[in-house]
Amino acid sequence: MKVTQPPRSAAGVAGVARAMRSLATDGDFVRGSKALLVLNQKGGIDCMSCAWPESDGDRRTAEFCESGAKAVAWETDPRHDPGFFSRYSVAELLERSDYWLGQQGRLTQPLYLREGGSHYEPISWSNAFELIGRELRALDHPDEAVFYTSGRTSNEAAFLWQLFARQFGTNNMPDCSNMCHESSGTALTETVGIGKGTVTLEDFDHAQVILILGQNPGTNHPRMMTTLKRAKERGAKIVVMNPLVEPGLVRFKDPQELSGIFGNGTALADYYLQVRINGDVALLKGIMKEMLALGGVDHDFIRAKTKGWDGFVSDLESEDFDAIVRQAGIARAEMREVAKLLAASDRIIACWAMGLTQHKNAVGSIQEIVNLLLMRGSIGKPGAGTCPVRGHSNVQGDRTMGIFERPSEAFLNKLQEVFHFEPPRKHGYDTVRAIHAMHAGEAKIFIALGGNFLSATPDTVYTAEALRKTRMTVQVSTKLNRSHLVTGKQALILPCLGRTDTDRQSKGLQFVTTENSMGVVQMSQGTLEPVSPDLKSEPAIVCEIARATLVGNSHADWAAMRDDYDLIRNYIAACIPGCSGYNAKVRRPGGFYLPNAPRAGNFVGVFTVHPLPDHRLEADELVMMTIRSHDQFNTTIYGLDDVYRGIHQGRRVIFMNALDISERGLGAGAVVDITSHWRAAEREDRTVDRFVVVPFNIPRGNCATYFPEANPLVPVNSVADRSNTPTSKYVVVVVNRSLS
Ligand SMILES: Nc1nc2c(c(=O)[nH]1)N[C@H]1C(S)=C(S)[C@@H](COP(=O)(O)OP(=O)(O)OC[C@H]3O[C@@H](n4cnc5c(=O)[nH]c(N)nc54)[C@H](O)[C@@H]3O)O[C@H]1N2
Ligand SMILES: Nc1nc2c(c(=O)[nH]1)N[C@H]1C(S)=C(S)[C@@H](COP(=O)(O)OP(=O)(O)OC[C@H]3O[C@@H](n4cnc5c(=O)[nH]c(N)nc54)[C@H](O)[C@@H]3O)O[C@H]1N2
Ligand SMILES: [Mo]
Repeated sequence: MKVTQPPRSAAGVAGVARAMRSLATDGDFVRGSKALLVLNQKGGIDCMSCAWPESDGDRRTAEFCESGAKAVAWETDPRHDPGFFSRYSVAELLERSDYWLGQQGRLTQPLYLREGGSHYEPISWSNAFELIGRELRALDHPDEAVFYTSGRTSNEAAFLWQLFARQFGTNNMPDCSNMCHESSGTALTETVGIGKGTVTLEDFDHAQVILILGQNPGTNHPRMMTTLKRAKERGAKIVVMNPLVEPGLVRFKDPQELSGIFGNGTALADYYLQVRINGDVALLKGIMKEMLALGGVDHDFIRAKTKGWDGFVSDLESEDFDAIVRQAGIARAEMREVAKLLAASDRIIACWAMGLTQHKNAVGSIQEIVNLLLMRGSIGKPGAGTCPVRGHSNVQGDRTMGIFERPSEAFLNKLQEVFHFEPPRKHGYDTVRAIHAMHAGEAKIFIALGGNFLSATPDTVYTAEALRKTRMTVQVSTKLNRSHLVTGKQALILPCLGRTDTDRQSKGLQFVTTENSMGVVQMSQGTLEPVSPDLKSEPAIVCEIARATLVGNSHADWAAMRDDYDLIRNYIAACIPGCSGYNAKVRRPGGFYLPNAPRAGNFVGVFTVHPLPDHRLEADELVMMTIRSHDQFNTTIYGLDDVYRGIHQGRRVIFMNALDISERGLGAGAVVDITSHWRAAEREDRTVDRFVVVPFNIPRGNCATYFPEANPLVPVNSVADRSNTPTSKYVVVVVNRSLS
């Protein structure tokens, strides 16, 4: 492993070169290039790398980024060699790294691990479906099954999936959103009445100030950088709040322009507030206190459109500034400067991601952002509003389609009316509750539509125990991952088509639809010949599981929906608010916007009050956040570099402040074990070993590691209040020199 100085800017020609290299080395260059040409083009493939929207106008120039190219390279990888699964036992595969597992090519045939078996063996599709149906029907109660969804799943597959689970009789539908933007949904529903953001891409052309909190778009949403650059060049101010100085937010070179290749790029952040981990409530309160003092308050808006102002103000006035400064780690003078800027602006957009959502008080932190926007009347008008930046490319659409463990009564009534069955009313398990239920033996079958449940969830050792206690685990996947190797008594892998693949059913070529981070629904159609004739699409797999399980006890015509996705879309139109005329509207170039009442100004904004969180630690403890490197997509490891943080060929690193390192008698390159301390009834300790210390520009008392390597340290019971999201950005740890 090698550590170098982080660069001063992000992207530029180096980003494009890296993208092309990954296509040339990891994927099939010809196939991959063909997919790239239509990535994010109207009528083309919706990029699976993030949920940032494409421009609404004409899209003839390339609309992909380094991350998109890596995702395509990964998906267009050649097939597994046929002897692979007889050569490697499950135990042997478990010894391999996540990186290696992902490099073994596309899965090409259904596989079965029988009880007591050591190797996966081929199984026919019909036997696989038969087995799933038999096992599900043998359960004592439908609530003993868990149906997980990852956010790459299309609207069509997601709609069928939730319909099937409910016809089977359960709302046990955990999804990746439970670990991601659940806190945003909860916070926004309570304060503005919709669990999604309110802005459109066009709003960035009108904003005066753009706030970016707890997000690293240079790596995770590179296409957002072009939007920010344009806003900046037009005169918008950008304020960043982040414990790390992320080069992508400091300076950006647009790889799609000549100046981005040869020039110095565009300076982005006007203010970079290097807040301490979870110091956001303190920082926002400090800024709002100063705004109040400056008289930067839109009283007309507050009177007409909000409630809770008086309580909000009296709480703000009672906060002690010294405590605020201590917790935020930002000087009052700096807060005042930002307050001046905000007090003079009434078109403010606030963007945020995992740095805010994965904390115990995440819902409160996000509601402080809403408070700030409401103070300036900055919701429900052009150039202003909330922008939770979604991760998975269709995670927002999956929720719109009903993937939710706590569905509304109205939605269930609709399903009942359209499909003539009695839907389960009891709320189901979210991700954390599903882990506990499996661990307690109450959930016995686990089926995942995509994702990598074992590695994405907290507390890896406990989650592994939970999965191993089940009767059966089933994974619908494109490529091999660790969740295929930590299984129930028996296990199935069902290989599916990816976004880039053509989807041919008996009624002809099919397409699917997705919803981006700003509520635009549009079609996505793959263009590549699948690597194996034995792959099935996700909608087809869900239909077959439903047919094999419900055997006639369903008014939905699963076979017809499998053959012609227009029929699925007709049901979506009938059941999902805002989707009438769905089949016609998704065929329009660029798709259509789902309704969003606050965007149009129809809402009552609620001011809320949140105390500063309690950050007391023991003397030797640090707060650790688990973050993404530049070479990964969640649990998929594309490579071992994190170029913007100067890490080469390594992932088991811990970024620490130089003073915290020397105080512990350690030095750069020291190898340490990390133990997390979780104080529930008793103290619980969890340890991972052999991480390399990297001195870094990070606030004192804070440190960072990569997800998923550090997930064993995240306690399953350490969750956000109300949204139940694991606190992956706030883990209390100690580090000790490794003895091994
Ligand atoms: N290439 C690539 N693209 C991706 C993904 C990927 O893995 N790779 N994942 C996708 C998914 S599912 C998602 S959800 C998004 C994730 O996108 P991000 O949220 O950008 O991802 P993280 O790496 O988790 O980054 C969190 C950022 O928050 C900061 N942070 C951590 N704690 C705090 C805090 O307490 N306060 C503040 N203010 N900041 C904090 C970190 O320093 C870091 O910059 O990206 C999506 N896009
Ligand atoms: N410590 C820590 N933990 C975290 C986070 C964190 O920041 N820190 N972030 C959380 C977040 S934001 C999220 S969203 C979750 C992600 O959780 P998941 O969505 O469960 O995980 P992914 O790594 O995105 O899933 C990757 C797998 O999906 C499968 N796959 C890829 N494409 C397709 C497809 O088209 N169809 C199907 N059926 N399968 C496909 C492949 O087999 C691949 O191995 O992780 C969460 N976990
Ligand atoms: Mo996510």
